Amino acid sequence: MLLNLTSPLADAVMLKPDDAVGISFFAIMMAMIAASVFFFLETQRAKGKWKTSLIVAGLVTMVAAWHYSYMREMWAGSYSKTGVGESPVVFRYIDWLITVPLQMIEFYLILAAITKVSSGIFWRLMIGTLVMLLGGYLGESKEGAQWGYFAIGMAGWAFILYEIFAGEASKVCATSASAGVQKAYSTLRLIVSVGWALYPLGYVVGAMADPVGSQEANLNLIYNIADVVNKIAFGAIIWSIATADHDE
Ligand SMILES: *C/C=C(C)/C=C/C=C(C)/C=C/C1=C(C)CCCC1(C)C
Repeated sequence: MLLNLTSPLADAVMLKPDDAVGISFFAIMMAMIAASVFFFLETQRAKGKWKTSLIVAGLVTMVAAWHYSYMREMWAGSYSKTGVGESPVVFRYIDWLITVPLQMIEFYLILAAITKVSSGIFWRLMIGTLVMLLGGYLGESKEGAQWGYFAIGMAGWAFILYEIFAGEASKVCATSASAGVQKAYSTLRLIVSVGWALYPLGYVVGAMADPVGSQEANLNLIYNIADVVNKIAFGAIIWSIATADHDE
């Protein structure tokens, strides 16, 4: 027995030493807490608009930390009783429903701080996010039709990618942004294209599995690693630019 934590929600959940996924939920929860404290405190060193960007980065990791606590409990609770973890699909998607729009707000904030940006950019990013997550949620929570819903989710993601690579947002950035903003923008763009690609990969691994197979564990491991990259590393990149950029 590695840990024995009590929670107001359930009986004590034992984290088994061979439960790699459960341990990853626990470890990443701690990392998310540490990252949040760090980003919030570092706002003191950042200048002007970058403070807001750091606060948003800290909110993303803080919201995730809380969800990781619930997700660990659900997974490890089932694993310790039956030897098979239960995928915390609902908690996962509630987390994403809050944190992904926050990251879209980050894009908008970075652009809006330097120039006048149409609210259309903001709404298009939000609509793309909702379609992407709704498709994924329906695909993961309903039996059958997984690939149809996957296609809907991919379409939402493609819509976001179009906006930030070729749409109005990219044009605003190219024509009016300072060097610091350009750097922040292109880094965020890399996160949303390359970093985010881990999520559909996890979905595919999960969709090809039988519901109680080991693939369910792989899906959660991939999503967890993806969250480390796209929430903590994402925030760390914002932080490095925010604290280096003293001219704005
Ligand atoms: C902090 C959480 C983040 C950044 C979550 C991002 C989630 C995605 C990019 C999910 C993408 C998906 C698709 C592109 C297709 C359908 C399945 C999803 C929802 C896993």
